[in-house]
Amino acid sequence: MRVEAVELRVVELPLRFPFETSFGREEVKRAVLVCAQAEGLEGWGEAPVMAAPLYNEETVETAWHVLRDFLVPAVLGAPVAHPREVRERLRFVRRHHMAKAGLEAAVWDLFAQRAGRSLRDLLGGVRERVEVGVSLGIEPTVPELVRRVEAFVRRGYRRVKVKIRPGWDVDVVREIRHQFPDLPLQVDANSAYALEDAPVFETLDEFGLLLIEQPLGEDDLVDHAKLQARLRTAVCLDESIVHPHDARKAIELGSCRVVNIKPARLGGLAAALDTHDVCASHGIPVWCGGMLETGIGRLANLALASLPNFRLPGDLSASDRYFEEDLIEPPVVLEPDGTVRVPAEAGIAPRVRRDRVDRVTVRREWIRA
Ligand code: OSB
Ligand code: MG
Repeated sequence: MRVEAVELRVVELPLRFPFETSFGREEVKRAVLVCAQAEGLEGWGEAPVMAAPLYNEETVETAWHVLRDFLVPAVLGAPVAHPREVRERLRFVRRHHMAKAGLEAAVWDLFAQRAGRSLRDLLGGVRERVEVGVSLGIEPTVPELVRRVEAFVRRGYRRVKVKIRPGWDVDVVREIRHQFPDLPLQVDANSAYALEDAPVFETLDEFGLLLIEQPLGEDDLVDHAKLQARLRTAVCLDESIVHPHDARKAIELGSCRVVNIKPARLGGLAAALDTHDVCASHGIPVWCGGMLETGIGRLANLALASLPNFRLPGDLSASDRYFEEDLIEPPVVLEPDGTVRVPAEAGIAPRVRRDRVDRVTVRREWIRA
């Protein structure tokens, strides 16, 4: 297959609920969408970048620049026998993983459609439904967060993750635990602490959390290992794992006992598959994280999360947790048993609602060979 043309777009969708983490607050979901054309088909991918370089170093502007000027030209017109080759072809560009993931996903979608197979099958997924949870941001007060937890538990979410940061941690978890003694609960610090804060985590260790996500610096596998050695609760790495070999090193060092896999952070689905396999070979469970993706990115993440070593519920909530109106039809819905159905249809594009994409597009450009 040869990709004949690519359309890049920046989209902006209002989030139903502002999302606050230790690094900042988002009220609008932005992304760079990639639509690749080949053989009369369209493939869609999402680079779920934010406006500011707070989660990782990328932004909407860097993704746009790197896609338009480097990544897309490297793929246009070149023969691609399998979507895994896209990663090799893009390797000459250092980092810029979210930008790469958006383009690679569009090519996976093209291949799925051409083969008449689901992305799940192409990736080697085995489940028809995946267990999902909900990730809740920092709220102005603890009672407000407790009300949000309650609302999502009532809707059927069976696992809740709450964001923590210094000053919004132990009291928050204690109160949620008090109200929901049996709720599968986990926390995410997005790198907001240092090893000197270990006593905070030793206190959190008493609340039977599923895991503690990315407590320390993204570049600090060594201190994560020291922290993990002091805790019964599993440390889970998100920001620190940007390459499959990071997972191997983190596991060897004892920096974590669980890994969060996000194709966007790792540079695409191929890197996510390799990370899944590295973790599986070491007996380390993984789960699928999210970046508040639109349905376009979410459908690909759902397909990935159907692989066997995804053994914990994903941050893969239903469309209505994020948006009044998602970019796909039908939207992602939560089943009564707290799962989400993994799409069995061939590719993502048939579900993309172009009219809605057009309405939220703030910038677009065609790139041709
Ligand atoms: O750290 O997992 C994170 C959203 C944006 C940036 C980073 C993170 C998140 C989430 C949201 O936790 C997960 C979701 O998409 O529901
Ligand atoms: Mg995280």
